Amino acid sequence: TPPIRLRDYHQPAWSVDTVELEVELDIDCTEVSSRLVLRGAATTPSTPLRLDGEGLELLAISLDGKALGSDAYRYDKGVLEVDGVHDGSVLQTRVRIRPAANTALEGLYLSGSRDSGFLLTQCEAEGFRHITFFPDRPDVLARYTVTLRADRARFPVLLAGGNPDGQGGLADGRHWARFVDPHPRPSYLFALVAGRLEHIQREYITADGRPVKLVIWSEANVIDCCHYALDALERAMRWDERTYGRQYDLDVFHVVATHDFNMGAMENKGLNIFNAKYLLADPDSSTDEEYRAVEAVVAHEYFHNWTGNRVTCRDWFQLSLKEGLTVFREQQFSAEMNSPPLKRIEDVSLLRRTQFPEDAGPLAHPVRPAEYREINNFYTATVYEKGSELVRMLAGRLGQHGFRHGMDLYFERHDGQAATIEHFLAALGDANDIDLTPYLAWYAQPGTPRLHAKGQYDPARREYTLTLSQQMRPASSQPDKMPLPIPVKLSLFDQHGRMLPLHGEDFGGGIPQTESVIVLDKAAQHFIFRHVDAPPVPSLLRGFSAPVVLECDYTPAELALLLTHDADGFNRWEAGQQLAMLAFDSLQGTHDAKACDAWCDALAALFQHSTVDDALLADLLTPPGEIEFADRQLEVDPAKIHVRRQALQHRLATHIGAQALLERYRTLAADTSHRLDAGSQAGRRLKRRVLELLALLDADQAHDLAARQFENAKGMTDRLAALGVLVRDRAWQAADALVSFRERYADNPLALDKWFTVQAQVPGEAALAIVQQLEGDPAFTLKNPNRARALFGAFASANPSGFHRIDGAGYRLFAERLIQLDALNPQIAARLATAFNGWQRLEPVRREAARLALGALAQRQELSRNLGEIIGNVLQ
Ligand code: B3K
Ligand code: ZN
Repeated sequence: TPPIRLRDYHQPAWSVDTVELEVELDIDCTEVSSRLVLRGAATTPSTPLRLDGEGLELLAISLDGKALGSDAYRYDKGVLEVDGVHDGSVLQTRVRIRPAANTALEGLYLSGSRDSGFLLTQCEAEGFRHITFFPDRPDVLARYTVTLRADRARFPVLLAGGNPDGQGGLADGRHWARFVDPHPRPSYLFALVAGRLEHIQREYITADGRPVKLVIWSEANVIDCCHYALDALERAMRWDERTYGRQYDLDVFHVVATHDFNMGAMENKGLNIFNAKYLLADPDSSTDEEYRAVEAVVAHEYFHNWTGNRVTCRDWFQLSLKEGLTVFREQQFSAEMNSPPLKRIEDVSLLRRTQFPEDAGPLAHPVRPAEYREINNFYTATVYEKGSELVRMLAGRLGQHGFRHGMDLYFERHDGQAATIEHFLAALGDANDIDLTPYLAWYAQPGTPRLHAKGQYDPARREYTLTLSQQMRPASSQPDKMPLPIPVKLSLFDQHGRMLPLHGEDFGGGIPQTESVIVLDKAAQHFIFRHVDAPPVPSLLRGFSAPVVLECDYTPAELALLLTHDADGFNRWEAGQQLAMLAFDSLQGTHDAKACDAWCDALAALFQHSTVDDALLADLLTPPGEIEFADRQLEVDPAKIHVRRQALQHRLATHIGAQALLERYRTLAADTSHRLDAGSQAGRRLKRRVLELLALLDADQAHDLAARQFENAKGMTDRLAALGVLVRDRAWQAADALVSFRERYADNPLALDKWFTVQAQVPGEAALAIVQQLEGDPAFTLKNPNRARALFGAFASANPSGFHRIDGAGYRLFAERLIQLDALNPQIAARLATAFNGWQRLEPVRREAARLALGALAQRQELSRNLGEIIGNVLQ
């Protein structure tokens, strides 16, 4: 089948005014009756109505009250065609679906066991068509009335999106509940939930004084773990009122937790559904990182109510319109709730670990893709994270107030509509009288631009000239690349680490600032700084002002200066990362050892007399990850990268010294309280890093400390950190710790996932046997996405030296499991398969092994469209 293309977009011939659904719920056989009022004023009645429907057993169909004979409609290959429709026609259908048999977790399905589990839906992107016939595309906005009926004992709780509109008893122990949503919405935001669930709730008063009932639902045994999410939700709602003037618009806001979910969470209107991993939080089973993730995802889904639901996407090519923007809003919120520089470091690390490799290989695609076969394959780091970076650049260009005005205009113009990225740029631009169309090129071109910077100092003229130029990697698919507008936030430092005032025509009049943003919008450009007394050190791309790879020939001493003095916490960390890259190269013998010494000396000094907070120090002491090192190599040998990165850290540990590390560990370990405030979290983060470094110098000592920390830990952060050190080092204490962890969390699937993950990440050749053994564990199942990711995602995507065995056995095992998984859940199989991305740049032996495994996969007849598309693209 040919791909679906952006340029082929057509408005729908028929749209839908109102939808009335009646759902008779049952685990094995659910019946869905639908009544659609159709609109098509401009459509000739001879144009057949075409509705999507996948795997529906059609029981009855009528048009304008008359049952249709089999000659008046056709249902084939996922499309129902109906003749004789006119503007205002009413189409009624009744279908049967089978939730308990639905292992793909798309449409209506069962979470948990037959006896005690509950029913729920997932419709984005195209799940609604698995529930009923509908034009299942985001530009068809309709008003929904949903009535649910079910056995009261088995399904005491009945929920759907919108406002509650009555409930009551029926004969035979059944009951019903109705929900009406006054806001027109696309079908992908439909949701229902039915089963035995507990709840916690609170009343929220909007800025306008309207009461809203906030309710979180979960299975009874974890309802106590929902309080943190409820607090986070309230914070997010206040923040959106304060920051964007956006208020909630229904009387109720329901949130439901499930352990069976394909992704993180879903923003269904009035009924958000969450992977339990991003909703439940308690100190005994959640790490500090997980607390922050819960806060972020709760906020993200809530923010979608305006960026996604009230203003939705015209078509799925515009996905980043809602996702990039909502990730950006979520990042702003999280930064404000926590620490802006730490949040930025976390986000940029994620971008480099996931998006940069995606953009550098055969899966590269623009933030607004031009074509796809399976839309679920395009919920990617590029659409989400790079998309957010583009919004960040726009927001930076307009400034805080300009961006707010632009957003106000965007909502004013497009509320209740399905919009495009052009609409978004036009609203932001019009509100500020600025033409933002040059930024469209960022949405259209794949690949990470390289920003080349070169400085030249002229002592006679006391001038410093910075020459910036941009290149795209030649390999990427589009030959003629346009120059992109690249905002470069910068400062200059003197040799003592002091910031210099910026003079020159590019930096405005008035009192000279020490920080400025220049925009490179040509292939190359010079920027001249005047009144500069000595060669300065530029701090470029501060706060990571554009998603590019900066190439600048810094000397180790210059980077060390920035690492020590830059006031921008992010750029300080960034200087350390760049220096670590040089240090890494020097261990290969291709560069002199100065870089390694410079990195170690600067960090050792910061460690001794630190003025930075513990969390930032922990990040500074962490070199780039193995994936980031691999991303810079022409020919990748993951085993060598692992060894070299360990050697680099060993050097650092040696420079700091075992005694200093031990002392710091003891000081940090003396705080045995388990609080969630920023200071306590920072202490735990540094403690983990110090323990890891100590383990490189004095393994016995560190393992003893880790075993003790594991025993006495008051919370998951310390417990998992200690377990990680023992397991990765294969310390003798690891076995007991694993047994005790396994027992302690036998009934806690989220904690047990971490038990699988920590073992799947043992570096090197040992990993494969461990993974094979873990597959045999009674708690392992491919049917649960979190569990499958915990073992195989961790192994294939987060353990390069383990997965990329030179004998190819890692690839073969993984490929076999992908086939099995694909038969159950194509979305998860396709997502995991992206671990093969980058195989073309492996060294020849591994490359050949990967090629064979992938080639065998591609030969399989039965691949889903999801997995088939990923394998096909990866092989290109
Ligand atoms: N919009 C959903 C993701 C849906 C994924 C469909 N395969 C969650 C989010 O981004 O908020
Ligand atoms: Zn989202």
